[in-house]
Amino acid sequence: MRTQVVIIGSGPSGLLLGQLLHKHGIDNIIVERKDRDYILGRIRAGVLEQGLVAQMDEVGAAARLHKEGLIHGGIELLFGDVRHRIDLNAATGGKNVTVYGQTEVTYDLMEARLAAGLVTVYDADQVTPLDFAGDKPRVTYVKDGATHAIDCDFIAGCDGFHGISRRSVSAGGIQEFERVYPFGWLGVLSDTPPVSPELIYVRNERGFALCSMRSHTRSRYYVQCRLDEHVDDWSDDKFWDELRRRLDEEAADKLVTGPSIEKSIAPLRSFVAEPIRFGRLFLAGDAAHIVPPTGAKGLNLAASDVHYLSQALREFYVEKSPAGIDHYSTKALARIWKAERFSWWMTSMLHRFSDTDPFTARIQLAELNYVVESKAATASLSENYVGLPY
Ligand code: RFL
Ligand code: PHB
Repeated sequence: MRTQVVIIGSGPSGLLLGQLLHKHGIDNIIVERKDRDYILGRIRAGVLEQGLVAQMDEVGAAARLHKEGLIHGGIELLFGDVRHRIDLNAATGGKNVTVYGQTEVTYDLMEARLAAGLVTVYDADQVTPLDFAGDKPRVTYVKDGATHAIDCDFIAGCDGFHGISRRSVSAGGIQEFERVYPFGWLGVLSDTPPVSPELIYVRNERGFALCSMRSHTRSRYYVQCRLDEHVDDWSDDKFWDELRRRLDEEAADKLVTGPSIEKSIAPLRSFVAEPIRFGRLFLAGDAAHIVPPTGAKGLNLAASDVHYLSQALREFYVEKSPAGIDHYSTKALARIWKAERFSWWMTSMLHRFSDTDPFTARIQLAELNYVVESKAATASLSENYVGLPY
């Protein structure tokens, strides 16, 4: 088998890259170790920047997003028992975010891929990127007991944090920067109306909480939890009680509870690999970096990597220039580090750390007060939240 670009991983990064390359006339095959239903069962991001919405438009996969996505022009910060609205729209000269689940983005991209007749190999075992230091890279995999090989010009490693692509680079060829946070997020999805029309980010003495949503009838809530806790320790009742205790009185009274339809604990981590190009292998999305979810940046950052990478490959094939691929790593990393900084800052300001002493707690509150009182600080949070330009 032969194609121009083999994409490893059929998450949002791989699928979006596949559609953008197809639009530029570049052939691609996706090789994925799981099946379609497994991927669509993962509940993850919910907030899309305008850049990602524009990319969905560009590949013709945004019809449902425009119909069902909720446009949000603000978020609320709750601390010291008072809610403060951050008017993202006013602070950024008219920019918004769209609330639409990653599951839906993934589904829409999978449908677009099917409609375009592009090949995806699901349930591929032992996927291995090979010979990417030279100009004849290959990807091998095992499916139904048989080994297959795909010859290609380039390999895109879109296989997430635990994928094989980054691990295929020789140890000396990559530098990793990491911060692991001493807590996790326990998330619950429920078919209940959201407690408030906009997202509420909560700093509370008992720990962080977040009220988010997927639609007018489906809510997504999170509470900060310990890393040694297990989802089985958290009955639905225990979760709702804990969430209510972290909310202000009005929200606690209004909160509509119901059975959870998904419940999971996610650890929080900041991580960046440098560089993210190794000869003819490129990393994009969670394969290259992880942010804690507090800034809602993970999926959006995957989309900006994919933008730079698809442009670089278009330049290579259409304009016959290697400049784009030569600059991909530097260009993408400049934006990645800004999103890392923002996500780290939001996380530090809003969570309870085990060593949060009274001084640190007062500093967190002073920072939050500054953010809501200063026009400049509000603008800084807002321009990062809606997404820095590509
Ligand atoms: P994914 O989604 O992990 O997809 C990688 C794909 O690669 C496959 N794979 C392999 N395939 C072949 N061979 C191998 N050896 C392979 N190893 C792995 C996997 O099966 C999978 O299908 O990475 P991608 O595409 O880079 O997308 C990244 C996003 O998923 C991620 O950044 C976001 O979900 C992060 N995130 C959020 N991002 C936002 O922008 N806004 C949010 O509001 C937001 N909330 C969140 C989040 C992540 C969360 N969790 C659970 C980590 C909330 C949570 C709770
Ligand atoms: C979500 O809805 O899952 C969500 C929203 C905002 C975040 C993180 C997660 O910052």
